[in-house]
Amino acid sequence: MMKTIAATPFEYAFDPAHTALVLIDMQRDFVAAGGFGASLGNDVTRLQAIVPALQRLLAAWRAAGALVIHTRECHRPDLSDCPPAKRLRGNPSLRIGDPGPMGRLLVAGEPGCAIIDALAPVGKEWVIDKPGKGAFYATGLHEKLQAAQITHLLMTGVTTEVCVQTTMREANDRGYECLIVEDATESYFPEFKAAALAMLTAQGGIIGWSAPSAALIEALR
Ligand code: TIU
Repeated sequence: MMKTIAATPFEYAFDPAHTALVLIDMQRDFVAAGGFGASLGNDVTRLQAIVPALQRLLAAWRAAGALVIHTRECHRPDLSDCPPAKRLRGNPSLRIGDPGPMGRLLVAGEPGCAIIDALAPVGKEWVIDKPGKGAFYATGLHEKLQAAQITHLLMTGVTTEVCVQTTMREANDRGYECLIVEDATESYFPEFKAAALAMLTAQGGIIGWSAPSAALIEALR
């Protein structure tokens, strides 16, 4: 059944049966001390502020019986899917694949790669491991979404201007109607979050829409 919510820059209409809630990279590596995000010099604690809103939205979405997709940014243990340009960039305290307090940074199967307990996948929810910032690169996600007849994507997670924005742009180019959930995404840089939301929704929704999680939860009631 179609639902319509107030959104920026104008109303957003979606059918939960053809819409997926996408949680981007809610992994220990980005939100916990000693992980990849911290290795880049970031204050990771500020990302934890979105967890309660994400839990409420996830509970409502699960109760509606609609599709949930979790992504994880990570690489194979032999790093064969990690380009040297990514691993060797800059001067982090630890590089991708190096051992840290939560295991090897951004490596599949390591404790740091896991989605945080508060948002852990359940049942038949999809978990997409991605080597890039965007969830469509080298994952087969588009084909899976097409097979599941998904046309609309609700974007959440971290970080707003890196993996979330990249994924929303990839999705928009593939024809999906995307909405980014304002209080369910966060950045290490508040000004980058604000700029990303503004640029995604400008020009009549050039990439898509934004709305608060409460509008979605209310629509599902
Ligand atoms: N560094 C940063 O802001 N983000 C990433 O490296 N990956 C994601 O956004 N998931």
